[in-house]
Amino acid sequence: MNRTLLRAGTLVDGGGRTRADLLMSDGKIVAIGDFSQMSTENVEVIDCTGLMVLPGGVDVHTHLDAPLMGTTTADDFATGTVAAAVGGTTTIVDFAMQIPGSTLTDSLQLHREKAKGKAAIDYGMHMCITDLYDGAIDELTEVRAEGVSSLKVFMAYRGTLMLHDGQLYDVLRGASRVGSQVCVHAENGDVIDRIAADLVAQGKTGPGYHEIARPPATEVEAVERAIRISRMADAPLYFVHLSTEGAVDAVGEARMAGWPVSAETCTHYLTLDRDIYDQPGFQPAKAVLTPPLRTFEHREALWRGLNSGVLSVVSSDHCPFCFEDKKRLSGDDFRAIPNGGPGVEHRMSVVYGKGVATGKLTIERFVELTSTIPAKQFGLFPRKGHLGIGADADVVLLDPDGTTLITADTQYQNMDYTLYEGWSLPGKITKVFARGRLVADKGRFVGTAGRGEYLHRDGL
Ligand code: DUC
Ligand code: ZN
Ligand code: ZN
Ligand code: ZN
Repeated sequence: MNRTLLRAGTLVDGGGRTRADLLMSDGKIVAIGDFSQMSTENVEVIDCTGLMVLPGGVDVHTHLDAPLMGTTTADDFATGTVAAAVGGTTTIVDFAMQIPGSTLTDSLQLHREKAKGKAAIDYGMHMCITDLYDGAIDELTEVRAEGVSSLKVFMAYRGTLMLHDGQLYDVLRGASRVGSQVCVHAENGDVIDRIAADLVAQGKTGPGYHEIARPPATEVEAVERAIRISRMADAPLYFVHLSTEGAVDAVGEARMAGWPVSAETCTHYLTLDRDIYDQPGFQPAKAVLTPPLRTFEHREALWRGLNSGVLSVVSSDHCPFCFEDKKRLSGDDFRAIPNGGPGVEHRMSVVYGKGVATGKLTIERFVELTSTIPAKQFGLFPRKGHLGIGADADVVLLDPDGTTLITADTQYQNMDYTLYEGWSLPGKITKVFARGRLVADKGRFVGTAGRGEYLHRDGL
């Protein structure tokens, strides 16, 4: 029997914080209370005085070993889940891409094969639908039976990933029949393609133009349209990676009307400025991710949205492409640079350091946004996402007096850069447990590849 007692820490759950002991046994949280009198024979005791004891992070937006824009993301299920674990994330929900010419179920099986024997932490999958072939909607029942109860569709990237409005409507109808959640990438792809083509025609081909081609209105318009279409389909909707004030306003209005619309934002939209696109040379390519980074006003609106409840999840959108690969593939046209950046390793530290430590978020809200609500939104609660008896013993110890230093040289992500290079942040994740086993200790991975289990998500 593997028993560990976390003694005298401050336990934080959405509901509040309490000073207590927490006992883990055989991968589960089995007791919370005052165990100062308990016999500790055959129990490993860890003194957590002065530490925050948090539920492990749940990152519901990663792209591991993913075929995208003519290449494959740099982290596979081995490196990506190790990076997640070191950063305090003990569960991911990863996007399975539909392979061109393949069915949804075949594409899903292929992605599941990629994870087998490699993942160091538990993982679920969403299914991306990029080609609505005859019979695809009927197949949603089988996808659901495989434990995949969420689907992603794109309103951008015509010709490769995009579904048109009628197809979005079809997916919403079909998903709601089988009880699946539709996640939308909301950008007006056709307008973006026109702006981008005009820029290139004027010789404006550098990586910084990626941002100019995707102004805030292209997101806001698509969010408003998707909300209307979801009402026509009478289906709930979840927006991935929102980046703009207008999108937050639109989601807020829908929620005020009582419509089942929810939304996430990502670490980088909360903490990084668009001025990286003004840097010389190829540097801006590091932030060629979609949607692009925005200005201070948008960031402030996102933080407000997290506190008002309009935004309820912070994900990483970990979609890593090495700087060298971005350069090689670009061919002097920003449109060819693979869209995405790394982040699974640093989501918890950056949101804690820039959110909780600065007073923008309470630590309870931090736990809700990075663990509890994502777990609930995607059918993982109560097994994941809180410190409750019977839950998986996925636990993070965080020292509020410690410091986290982020550098590309020391990260586990299989990347040649990080968007947070040189950042020194208040707060340090000292230990991470996944199903009761220590997987990270003082920033070092000490877990086992292949121990992560596939999470069959039944309900929403
Ligand atoms: N959307 C994502 O969710 N990730 C990377 C690229 C994109 O367009
Ligand atoms: Zn997207
Ligand atoms: Zn993504
Ligand atoms: Zn709880």
